[in-house]
Amino acid sequence: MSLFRHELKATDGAARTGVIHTPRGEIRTPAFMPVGTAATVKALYMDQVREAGADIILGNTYHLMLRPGAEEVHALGGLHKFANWPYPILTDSGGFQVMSLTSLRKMTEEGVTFASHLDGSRHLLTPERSIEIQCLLGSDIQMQLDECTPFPATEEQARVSMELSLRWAKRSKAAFEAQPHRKEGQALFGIVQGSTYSELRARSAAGLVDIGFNGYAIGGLAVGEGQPEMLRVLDFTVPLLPKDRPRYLMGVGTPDDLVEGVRRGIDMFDCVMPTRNGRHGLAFTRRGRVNLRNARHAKDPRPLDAESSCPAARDYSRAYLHHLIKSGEMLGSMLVSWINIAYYQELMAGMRVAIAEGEFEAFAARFKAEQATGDI
Ligand code: PRF
Repeated sequence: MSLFRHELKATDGAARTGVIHTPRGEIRTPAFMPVGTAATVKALYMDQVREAGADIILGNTYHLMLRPGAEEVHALGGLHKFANWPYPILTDSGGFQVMSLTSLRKMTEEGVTFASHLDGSRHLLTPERSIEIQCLLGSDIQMQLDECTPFPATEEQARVSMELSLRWAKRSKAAFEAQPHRKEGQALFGIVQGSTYSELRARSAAGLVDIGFNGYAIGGLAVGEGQPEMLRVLDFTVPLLPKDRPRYLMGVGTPDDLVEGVRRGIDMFDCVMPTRNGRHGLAFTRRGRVNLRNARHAKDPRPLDAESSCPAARDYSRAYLHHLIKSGEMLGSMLVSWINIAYYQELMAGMRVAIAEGEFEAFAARFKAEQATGDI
């Protein structure tokens, strides 16, 4: 049997729960992958990330190729050993980060040329080099190089961009199969593009399925179109993807986005939101968002959520968290990031159980009602 295998356990409407088996362990789906861009989930120890319930984290080709370098990580035993995370890692291919982080860049058929945001040095990232880097890092799930079409885009712009991503998908697959550093059980995912156009999404999905990938991601969303439009695109895109392969919605999202994505059949998510917002004092809780910078917390002795699985949400007062964040103390960033990652994992675990029990709609309704009660 294949070392990388997606086992579906139950469905409830379009929502699914299952397990992705990999040589480095199981990924329970639907899964949220904490973002570990620079070989660290910012402000958290790997033990906390694991303890919170994460089965897999995300790493970034773009950041790691620039610092410390892919060959350097490889020489140190690979990304898992380097970061002390022995469980599955998915790496993004780099194109999206080039577009969001660099100013001087040029997209050609060959790949993307850019100036490093660290020191201005020039680099060329091709589909082949991206796969080589991801293999040197040793990631378990690798992503094809793609172009995330900016929003808004005319249908013509979106078509040209999607077709480039499709040609890069083919080159990525060929490079992956030819990679000397590749190990059995490593997986490659294709990325559906096509902006908000159903016909383009359909052609993208069909082209990728034709090439054949271990899983399929939906890219080009959560780029400014807003949630209703994103969900409309998911409504016609998810049914185009093979039922027996993982489906990954890239760079999404808020807790509500996760519930709506799972409702439509998404299995995997990643987002900087819980960690980035956590560092700035914005907590995600069962009862919605709490901005700990707000003065109303200054004298509040209550914990953020006494029923949370996370010690940081139970054992510290809101007044203390407010004080740490206001003072710019590192511990404030650490505690709120921990609370957020734990909440995201708790939410995914709740959805997995609800789907298995055929109670997903009731779970979603309760989730929305609880979020709406606000910070009480
Ligand atoms: N492509 C890749 N990574 C991504 C995206 C994409 O479209 C997005 C869009 N939300 C986030 N991360 N390769």
